[in-house]
Amino acid sequence: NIKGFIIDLDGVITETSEYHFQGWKRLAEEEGIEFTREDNEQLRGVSRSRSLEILLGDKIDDYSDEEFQEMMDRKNGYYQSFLDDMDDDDLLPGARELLDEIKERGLKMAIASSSRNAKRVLNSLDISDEFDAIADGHSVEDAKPAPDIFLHAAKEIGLKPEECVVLEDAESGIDAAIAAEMIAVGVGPEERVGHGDYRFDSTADIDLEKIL
Ligand code: B16
Ligand code: MG
Repeated sequence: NIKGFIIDLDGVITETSEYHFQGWKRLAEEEGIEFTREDNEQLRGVSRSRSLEILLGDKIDDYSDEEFQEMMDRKNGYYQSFLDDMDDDDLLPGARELLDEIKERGLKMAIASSSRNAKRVLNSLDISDEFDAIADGHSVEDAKPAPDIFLHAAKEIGLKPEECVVLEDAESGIDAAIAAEMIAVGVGPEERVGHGDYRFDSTADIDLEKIL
């Protein structure tokens, strides 16, 4: 008996991965590290600190904790400069309709994003007030693929895990939804999110009837 939807932000509601890529790429160039668009795909849904670990690889030993922190801040500054130009035109096709349909059906709705910028992004998109709860990169200690952020969001909207559907575009996000014992719905290609309970190519293709 499904009573609510827990929705990822980056990749389901809006597409910020290009902005993350530009931020990481500039940082990587400054540090003399190679970083391609393909490398960036590995960072989908992954926390900021884990992303930097992946980007640095073996070179991580060359940096102190302070330098690591400074690089995270530097990348975030680059990333945030893109957010200034964001508005409701940056909603992915089908996102507005999806939120409206969930609401019309009287179901609960929460955001569960790994991003520490999630509230700012939601404000820019002008949809902050749509949700019954917002869980972000500040809400829990252990990031996706740990189930913590989804369990936290479910608690906030007063639902049991088995009453929740998760919409996710990242491999780590589907892993987290499965670990949380929720219904896992992938948004994206088979090789990335095909291990959930349902999969749709894009947000515009999500068929609520089928899931419910
Ligand atoms: P920040 P999601 C994730 O958001 C992004 O997909 C991922 O690429 C990013 O590294 C992560 O947020 C952390 O973002 O640096 O803004 O804290 O897909 O979980 O909504
Ligand atoms: Mg995502």
